[in-house]
Amino acid sequence: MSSHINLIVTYCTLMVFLSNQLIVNGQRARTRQSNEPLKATVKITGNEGVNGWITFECERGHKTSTRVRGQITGLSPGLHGFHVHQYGDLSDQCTSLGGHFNPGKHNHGAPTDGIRHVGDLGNVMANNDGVANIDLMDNVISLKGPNSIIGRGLVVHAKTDDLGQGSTAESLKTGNAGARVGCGIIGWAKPN
Ligand SMILES: [Cu+2]
Ligand SMILES: [Zn+2]
Repeated sequence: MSSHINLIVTYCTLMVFLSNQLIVNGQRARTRQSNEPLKATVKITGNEGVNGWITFECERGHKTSTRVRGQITGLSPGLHGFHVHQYGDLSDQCTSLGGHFNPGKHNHGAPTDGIRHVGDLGNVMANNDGVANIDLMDNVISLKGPNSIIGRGLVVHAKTDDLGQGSTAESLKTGNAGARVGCGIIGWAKPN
């Protein structure tokens, strides 16, 4: 697992390095594209008034992480499981997104655990108005390579993800986060 993480780190770092070099070394290379971070976006919707937008950026100037930012509204106050799921298929609403994105066939865990699903982003916290403002960094998801989340599902759940600490088989699979109250498909963002 750690070698996978290192690969991703190398890739993100390489992107940053190449971008900088291209800008420094040649006018011809000074294109808009070379100066842009990788960026993806997803619109979250749900049947019970859940709505939101999330963006994912491979940060220039940050060597390890994908930054996840956005807002989800219409939630109940408190913690809600937040994961990348395997498929980008909304034919049966959020259900057809499949299970947590887990190319390594690991147990479910916390974002900070060495053993986790790639898609395990933990919980988001909704305030008393049902609004979750999200700004987190993750070292495992990626926008390129085997851990790429492009074309996969993003799900926000009704309940708190127990992060694999629930002492049941279900905890090690889903974190007991309950129903899928909002979801969407992650795609490339249009460059600014
Ligand atoms: Cu989930
Ligand atoms: Zn998981």
